[in-house]
Amino acid sequence: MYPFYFLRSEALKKKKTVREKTARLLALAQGRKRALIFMQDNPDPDAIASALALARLLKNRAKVNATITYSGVIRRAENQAMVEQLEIPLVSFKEIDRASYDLTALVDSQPGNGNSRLPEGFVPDIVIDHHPRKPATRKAAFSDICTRLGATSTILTEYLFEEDIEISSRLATALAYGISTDTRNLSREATRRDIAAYRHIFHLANQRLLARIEDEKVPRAYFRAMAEAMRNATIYEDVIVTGLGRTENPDMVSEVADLLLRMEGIRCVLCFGFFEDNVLLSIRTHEDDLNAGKLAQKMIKRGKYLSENGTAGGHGMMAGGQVGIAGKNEKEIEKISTEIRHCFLEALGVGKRSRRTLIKNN
Ligand SMILES: [Mn+2]
Repeated sequence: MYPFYFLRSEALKKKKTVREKTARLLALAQGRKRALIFMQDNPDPDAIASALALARLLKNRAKVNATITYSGVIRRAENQAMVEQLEIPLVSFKEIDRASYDLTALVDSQPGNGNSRLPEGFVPDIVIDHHPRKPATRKAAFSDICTRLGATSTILTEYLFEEDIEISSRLATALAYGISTDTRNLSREATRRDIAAYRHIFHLANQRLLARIEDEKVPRAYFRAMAEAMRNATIYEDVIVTGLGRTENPDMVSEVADLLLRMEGIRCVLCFGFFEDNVLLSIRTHEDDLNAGKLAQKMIKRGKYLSENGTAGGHGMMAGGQVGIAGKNEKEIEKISTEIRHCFLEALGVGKRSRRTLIKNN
């Protein structure tokens, strides 16, 4: 245990740095009129809540009106429910006229990340994220990258409290959901700061609405896709690999990976699925001595096709990647799937001989 005075001085130090950061951020925003806030292509609750909080901060303290945009789709039922129930205005990037914005931001991702299709070579003025730092982020006028935090929403929650901004129950509900989903209810990579931010924001949130979002109904197609993912799952020693094939739902890739990691005796999971012109990958682990982000990068580097067409990144327990497959026929896609499987197992040092299927009799 640290003595009390240590905790106190640590808390004061943190408070000061948050104040310095918000001051720099708001100084940058002063005098601007319209901000465009980017998220990942297929934004998750952490990104959506962070964008909403940043919009609120800019509006309240710098009189800047913000538009929140993304390039992909939101298919996960809970995430759709979040956007609808909390009436979060999101605009597809296709409908955006970039020339009418004089301030740009990216939350929960960074320029050069494969998961956000930013215009070529474009670096936003503001970058706020909790993933490993990317070289291009250095070119942003303001960046706050806290790789140790479980959620970007924690950073934004701290900003709002620091600036004493009135937080509506709608915004609080979004931030609470952002923190809880990115940390699996504070069980995955949640630090003291995530827990403190969650505690502060949770009692401002509309808890009935939060429960309703978490419990959103899913269509029949969800179960069909889930059944297919389970049928395709193969166990190699203590890891599981599964492919979804073609999918309409990019969010399903991470959802399946999360689910399979619950299996007894399994230390690492890879799920991949083909969505539009990409293969999307999700890696999950709960082993402390295995870093999912590094594993994902090691895996991509191992394959010829993967290293030429793919990118990957992530944290200790969760990572993702994407590999371009535009113009590839079914046979070529089959080969790419095999490469993904091999490279993943090789990067882990797991043999292919011990394979057995998860649910089919064998
Ligand atoms: Mn996040």
